Amino acid sequence: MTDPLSPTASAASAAESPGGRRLREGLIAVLAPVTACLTALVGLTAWTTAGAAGTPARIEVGIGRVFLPYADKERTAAFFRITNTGGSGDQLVSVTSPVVEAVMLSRHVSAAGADSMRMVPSAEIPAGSTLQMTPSTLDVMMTVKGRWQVGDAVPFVLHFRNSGPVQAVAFVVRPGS
Ligand SMILES: [Cu+2]
Repeated sequence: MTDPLSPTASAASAAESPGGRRLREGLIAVLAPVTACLTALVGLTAWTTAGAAGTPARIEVGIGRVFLPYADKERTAAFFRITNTGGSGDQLVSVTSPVVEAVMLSRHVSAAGADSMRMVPSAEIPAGSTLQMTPSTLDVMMTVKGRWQVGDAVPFVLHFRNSGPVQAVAFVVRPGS
């Protein structure tokens, strides 16, 4: 059995090579958060009785969406669903991407008929919880570099205090969808 991490193995390119197997595992890793999104509610119910308390945070980020900037505008917002199935809390501390800049977490509050927004340094993801970002709660605001089209896939990295960096993808959608 060849060590899949050896340099020899990574140089092989046939479909059944260890390199090909790693590629498939990578695709499964991308698809897994989607399944996690669909089962999150069920998972949360199970979590409360599973005795996960005390285990490390276990973060999964679903496929996100990012609004197509309005004509001539560069500012926009992205939304991710973050699930922590571990037994300890974690914090989202920053979001990066090679194709955006000036990224910040912003919390929107609607009180007494007035909407306000403030930047926050981090967002809590308590043990066994799901954070669903929305335009009226928490989102990731940014300035885009270049032009985007609906359907484009934008790469992001979400950085967590305990779990470290987690790669994610957000698809460009029309604002409000
Ligand atoms: Cu915002």
